[in-house]
Order: sequence, then C-alpha cells, then structure tokens
Amino acid sequence: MVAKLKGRVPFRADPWKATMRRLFPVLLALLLTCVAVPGQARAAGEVTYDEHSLMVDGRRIVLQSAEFHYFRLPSQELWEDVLEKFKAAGFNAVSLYFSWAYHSPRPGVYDFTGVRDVDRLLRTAERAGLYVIARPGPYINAESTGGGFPAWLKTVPGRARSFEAGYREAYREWLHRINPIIARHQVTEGGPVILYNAENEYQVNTDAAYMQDIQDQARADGIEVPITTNDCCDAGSWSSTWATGPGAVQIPGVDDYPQSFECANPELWGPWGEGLTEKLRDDIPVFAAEYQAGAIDLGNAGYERCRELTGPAFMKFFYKNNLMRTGATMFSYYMGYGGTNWGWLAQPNDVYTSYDYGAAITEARQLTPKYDEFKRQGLFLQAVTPLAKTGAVPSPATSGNAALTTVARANPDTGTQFVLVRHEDRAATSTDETILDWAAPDGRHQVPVQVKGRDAHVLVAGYDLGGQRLAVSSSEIMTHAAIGGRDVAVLYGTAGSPGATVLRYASRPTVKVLEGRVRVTYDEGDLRLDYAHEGLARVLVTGGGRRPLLLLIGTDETAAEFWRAETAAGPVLVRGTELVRSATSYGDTVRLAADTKAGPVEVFTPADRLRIGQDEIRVTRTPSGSLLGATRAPGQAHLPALTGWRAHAESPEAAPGFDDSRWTAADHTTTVSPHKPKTLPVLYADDYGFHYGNVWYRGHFTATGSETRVDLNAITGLRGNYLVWLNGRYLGSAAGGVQADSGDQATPPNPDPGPGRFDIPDGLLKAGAGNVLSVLVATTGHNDDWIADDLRFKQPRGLVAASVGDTPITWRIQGTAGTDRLRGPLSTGGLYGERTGWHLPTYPDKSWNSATGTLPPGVTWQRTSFRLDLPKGQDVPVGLRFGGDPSPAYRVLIFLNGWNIGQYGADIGPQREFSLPAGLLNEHGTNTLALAITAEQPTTGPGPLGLFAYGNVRSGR
Ligand code: IPT
Repeated sequence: MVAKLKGRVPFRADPWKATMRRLFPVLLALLLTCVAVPGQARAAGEVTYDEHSLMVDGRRIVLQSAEFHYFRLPSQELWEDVLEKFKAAGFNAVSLYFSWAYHSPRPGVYDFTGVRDVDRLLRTAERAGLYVIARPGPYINAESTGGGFPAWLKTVPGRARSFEAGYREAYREWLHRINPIIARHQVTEGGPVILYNAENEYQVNTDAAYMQDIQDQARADGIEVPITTNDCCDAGSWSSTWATGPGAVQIPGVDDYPQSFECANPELWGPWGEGLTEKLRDDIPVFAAEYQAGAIDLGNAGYERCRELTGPAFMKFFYKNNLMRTGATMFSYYMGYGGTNWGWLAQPNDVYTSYDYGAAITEARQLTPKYDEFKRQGLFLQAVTPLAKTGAVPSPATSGNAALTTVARANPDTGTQFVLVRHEDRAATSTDETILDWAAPDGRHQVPVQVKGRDAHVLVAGYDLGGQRLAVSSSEIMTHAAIGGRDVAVLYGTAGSPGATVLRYASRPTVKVLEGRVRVTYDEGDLRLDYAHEGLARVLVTGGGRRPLLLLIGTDETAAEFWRAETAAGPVLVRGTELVRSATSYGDTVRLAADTKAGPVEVFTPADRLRIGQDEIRVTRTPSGSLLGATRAPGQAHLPALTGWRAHAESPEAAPGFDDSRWTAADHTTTVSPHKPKTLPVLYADDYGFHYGNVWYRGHFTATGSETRVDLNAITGLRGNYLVWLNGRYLGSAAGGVQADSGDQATPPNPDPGPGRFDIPDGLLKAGAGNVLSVLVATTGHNDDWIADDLRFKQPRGLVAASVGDTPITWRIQGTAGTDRLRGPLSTGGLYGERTGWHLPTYPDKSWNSATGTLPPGVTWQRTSFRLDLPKGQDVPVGLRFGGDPSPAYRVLIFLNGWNIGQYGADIGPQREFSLPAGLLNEHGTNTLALAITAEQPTTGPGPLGLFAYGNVRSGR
C-alpha cells in the first residue's frame, strides 16, 4: 500500500514537494490506518508477510515450527539439547508457550531465574538457529494447571479471559513482565522472535476489548513483530467476523487435531476430518498454528500408543495434504517435545505426570520414527525454496489407476511445480501404482509412481536444483546442497517402489552409476534415470554443460540416515551417527557436533579430515568423493541399585495434641469465588493462599455428644482424595470432587461433588470437651478455562463443606510453607515432610528406620541416596521405574534432590517410569530420592524401585 502510493506521486522537484506538503496529513493518516488495520501486507520491523508467506528482510520463508514447553523440562542445559534436535530435523522455528503460573507464586511476585530463565531460553533458541513464536497467553491451556493461570487468580474478582476489572490488572501485570523479555529478542532486535501469539483459542468468549488490549499492551511493551492468534473449532471468529474490528490480529492461524486423542485406538484415521488448515483471509498466508503432532493420553493407553496414533503415516498423509491443498507456508506442530508435568504442573483432568505426548522426541529426549519423518519433510521445506509462494494449477493425470489422485501447485515466479500423489480414499491401505502423465515446465514426461497405503508423496518438476535443472522426478527430494563445487542431492521413495528422475543438459553428460541399479537414457537434453528405490543408489553425473551432480537415491529409511549442517565453508551432508547438531570447518578439517554410537559415518564435504567432538576419525575417500570413517561405542553407564531405604511416618497433624496455633485461621465468611460454599466458614484453600498440592485442615469443636457423623465434601481435581481423622483415629478416605459446576448449560451444577460421610465410632467423641477433626486433602491441580466460562477454572480446591451435626467448628488450614525459591511455586505442597524439608537432599535421615513393614494410613516417607558417575561426554538419560503393580491403597510423590518430579499410583495414571532429567539429577555425585507415600489403607507400599537408562550416546553437545 505504501509502496503503491509512493509510485503514484509524480517525481518533479517543486510540485512534488508542494504536493507532498498538501498530501502529508492525508498520507500520514493513511499510513497510520494501514498500521492500525490488521491484515495489510507491510513491514513490522523486518518481518513482513503477504498472502503467500512470512518474509524476513524481504526473503520468503516457509515457517516450520514445533512446540516446546520449557516449563516441562526443568533443566536449562537440556533446553539446548531439545532445540538443537528440532533444528536438525529441519525445523526453523520453535513455538513457546509461557506459563504465567510457573513464574508467579502470588500477585506482584514474578521469578525468571534458574529453570524459569526465559531470557536464557530465547538466547538458546537463537543459538540453535530457530525463530520463535512467542505465546505468552495470558491464557495458554496446554493441559497445564489453570491453563497457565496462576491459582491466585482464582481469588481475583472479574471474569477471567475478559476485559473486566480485577482480571484486567492481573493479566496486564503478567504481560508487562513477560513482554519486555520477549521484545528484546525479536527479529527486529536481531533476535529470534518472529511472531507474537495473543491469547489461545479465544473463540468462545468474544470479548473484543480484551483481545485488543492484549495486543495494545504488547505494542506498548515494544512488540513489533506480527501478532497472531490460534483459532480453533469455529475457525474464523477472530479472522473473518472480526477481521478489521477491535481484537482482530494480523495473522490469525488455526489449530487442527484431525487424529483425535484416542490413543487406545491407534488405528483410527482422521476421525476428526482431513485436517485442512483454512485460508482465513485473502491477504495472509495459511497458518497451521497448532497442527497435531501427538496426543494427550485421555484413555490412559500410554504414550507409545499416542505415538502410533500420530505416527509417520499420519504425518505423511495429513501434513503433505495440508501443504499441497492449501498452500500453507506456516506450520507449527504440537508438540515437538512434550516433557514432564513435574510438581503440580498438570491440569488434572486430562494428563498425568508425563506429557510425553507421543511426540517425535520422547520425554527422555530420544528420537523416534516420527522424528525421521519430520526430518524428511523439514529438510525438503528448507531446501526447496519455491514452496514459499505457490498457487493451485491443474494436476497431472494418474492414467490407469483411479485409486490415486493428484493435487498440483506451482510457483508463479520460477514455474516450479509440486504434485501431491495420494490415494483418493484417504482410508485406503492398498498399494497402488500409476504412470503420471506430467506436462512439466521442461516438457511432458511419464513417470511411474507408487503409493503404499496411507503414504503420500510431494513430487517436484521444473526446479533449479543448485546448478542442475530437475525436469521431473517421481522420487521425493529430501535435500540438496552445493558441496565442493558440485551438487549433492538426496532423493527418496518407498522401499521397492519404482522411480524415475529426468534432468536437463545442454549436451550428453557422463553418467556413472556408483552404486545400485539405475537405467540411464539420454534423449535431446533429457537425462532420464529409471530405478527402484532400494538401499541407496548413487549416480555421478559430470559434463553436459553443468557442474557435477552426485545423486543419492534412497528409501525412506536410508534417507533418514542423512543429516545436514551449515558451515562457514558451505553445507555438509552426513550419513550416519545418531544426530548431527552442527558442523564447523577450519583448514582441511570438518568437525561435527554429533551424537554417536558405534557405526559408520560418511561425510559429504570438500574437507580431507574429519573430527567428531574431540575424536579425530580415520577416514578414507569413497568413490562418491565423501569421507568414510567409523565412530566408537559409548562407554558403559553403570547405574547403581537403589538400596538402603529409610522410612519415617509423619502426619502428626492427625494427633489431637498437635500444635496448629501458627496455622492460618480459616474463618472467612465470604469469597470472591463464583462458587459459593455450602457450609461456612469458607474452606477453599486458594482463599487462604495455599494453591498447590496437599493441604491440611484441623477443625476444633466442643461436642454435644449426640453427633454421629462427620460430613465432608472436597474438590480436588481428578485423581485427588482426602483422608480423615477424628481425635487421632483414622476414619477413612474419600475421592475428591472433580466438577462443582461444569459451566456447561446442559450439565447442571453438581450439588455434591466430592462427598465423604464418616460414622463416628462409639466412644470416640468427648462430650462437652474439645475434639479435633484432621483432614488431609490431596489436590491435583487446577482446571483449565478452555471454554472461557471462568467457572471451571475458578472451581475451588480443598474442603467445600464440612459439618459434624450442627456443632460449630473452628478451622485452621495449612498448605505449603512458602515458595521454594529454587524450584518455584509448583514444586511443593503442604505435607508435614514438605514443610519441614524431608524432601530435601540435606535433610538428616540417619535416625530413620530401615524401610520395611506395613505403612499405616496417612503419610510415610521413604528416602535413599545413590551415587552416579556417568561417563563424561555421554548423554545417558536416566529413569526411575516402579516394579510390581501399584495398588489403589496408596499414592506416591517422588522427589529427586528436593524436586517433585511426579506422582505414581494406581489411581494416578498408567505411568510406571519417571524421567530424572540431568540438571536435577547429579550425574557425577550423590542424589537423594524421597518418596512421600500417602496410604488410604494399610499397605506395603510400592514395589522395588530401580534406575534405568533410556539411551546412551557419545554426546555432541
Ligand atoms: C489445543 C490447545 O490450544 C493446546 O493448548 C493444547 O491444549 C492442545 O489443544 C491439546 O493438547 S485445543 C484443541 C484440542 C482444540
């Protein structure tokens, strides 16, 4: 728009000035309108966009991003590992939610140190070479406690996710803390942040003033990059209806989870549709803001099933289909790495401790076949730049096989064509072949193509592949690079399927088939190669008026063995190793930062010498011109047995004589909560500043003697419970309530969410004297606010009703004893042991007895320590495995060196193995494990525990 206006002004000295003077206010107004009206293609700093793609400094990019939650990996050192793994898979961006709850224990208090150091996180992303989509909410969902809202927000008046006072001051406080950190890392400041995501799936409660204010605050805090939001479900609410009104963002995107979350049925196939990301407005690129790349484990099937549900076949079909049918150039996959709901981070209704998500990279940072598929697709998107600007064109016919269908796009500037080949019926599992009759830019060609079941291929024609001209190929391109004065290209196809590649030459080139079976023909400038995809064929083409070309034609599997890294002296391709993070070249040497086991390594490089880490690798020059060597096996990692457990029972709070005089008096008669209590005083834990984990209540009453029953009601969140003692005698336990009020018109509020009725045994009450009721409530996290109704999120935690007949009770409450500065607000709750440091490594447990025998109802701690000395320079992720079967009689909080790294139990979820991330785990020294076991019934507690390794590589970090 600005450029057009400039173009229209006639360039004549004086009249021009005069015109300008007259026009200036008009122009200024126009300019300002342009800035204020979203959806115009223009510069925001150096990040611009048009209907095709984002641009950085005018250069088009295909944004290939994956989601990462730093708050689910409490180890700053490991952020780098994960982000480098993203980069190596061909991602050029990472999408980061920022969790308000993780940083703020109470109003006005924010902590960005240690594992919460997001400044370091953004620097790490930059070092890894990734752009950042910054998503600070304020609401983030993400199956995280409160959907990212700190629990103290439940005590703040005003509807959450609206412009109402109370909430407004609170979210502005958060934004003014987080925005400046994000702002100084923007692309416009030379940093990685390329987009800013306002709110999250804010499609239900359409408070435009709120949506606009988030953006205004961001701009005021220095956010210059384009603002986006992720729409869902009723896509378009913030995009078409509100396109130019208050609240509308510049580049709305869409969330899509076509494969559902039914991990128990991994054979499902797109139950929620074909997952095509809509084009929301004519002036913006198609943006898949969250595209499914894993699943929450709703049915407790275990995350391996989620990985199957969203495995390579799903990725091939759905991702390529999306790319080709809509011309999307902005993708963010949810999740690239899931991580751990350590501490009280989980939103309890949908997830347990692990947030592995069935992602391409596991919770313990291991690469999976899904990672290979991301790498095949990601390297392609980065290498073949004409993809950043395409439009639909007529597609070649699939002569002879109606089972297959094609979709085509072309870049209008280069003419490069892209053809998607897939089954017509997306559920088909048959293998079908056809001859594509392709009227490509360089002439018409017939090439064979096969589609095996739910595979899909994106084929390329009319493409300047480095110094070559690719006329057409029925193999997919993984990547290509100019290395040492020649082009090296990696193509691939389904093992066993036929393929053909045609290249253009001025004259007949010399062709040497170095490996594999490839038929070579030449006809009027067309060099045609016919082959079956098998292993790795190698074809060297020289002469013909072009620089040399080494064509490597593999299968899905052999293509996945390749890595690509950039050096100052140009790119290198590597076949082999577990992971190539980066490469540097100096003199005649190329050095790889690679993770390795024992095996061959081949490097396509002009260098003569190879180093991997500190090792000089002995290499030979292959007929392909590459360097071939071998890597060493990693050293054995010794993991000790876990022995010497000591135990100590706690729950002194259950005893009548326990001194609770320093506890908080629970005497409020009113609450700002939209949920009103059934009995007074208000006993909601949050109202007394206790937000996470276990909370104790002690109720004192003078009995009349006629009381027969204790009636309680507690809301804990799914998987929570509570235990009750009267005058020190255990009365029993009950499950905590989940929904007090669904907020859903169709479901009436549950008047009795978590009832517990306990008969008073004869002779226990002291008539006319003081009696003490002790209640331990295990809360499990806060509901999210996905539907933006405020009510679910604000559902109380703790006791919501309590009575012993009509006898008045005075209450005291105790939860966590202050925030652990190192571990943050979500690590510790209010167990006696937590309040007195039994979970901490420094706690002196020498006087404790060795752990044997039956655990009584209540809380018992078990502790042991172990020494590790893992091999230096290796990455050995360690896990803790619970042997035997869990019983519903108990639940266990697990503390590693004082950090609450998860919860185990039959009622908690299917998880038996818990990740002990390096950083929290001392890999070269002493570690302390402390288990807080809450028994509802007498039990022997958990079975034998052991350490195990998820993997072992020499580390290239
Ligand atoms: C989408 C949320 O935006 C994201 O935070 C996360 O909760 C994800 O779902 C599921 O893991 S909401 C989408 C399911 C409609």
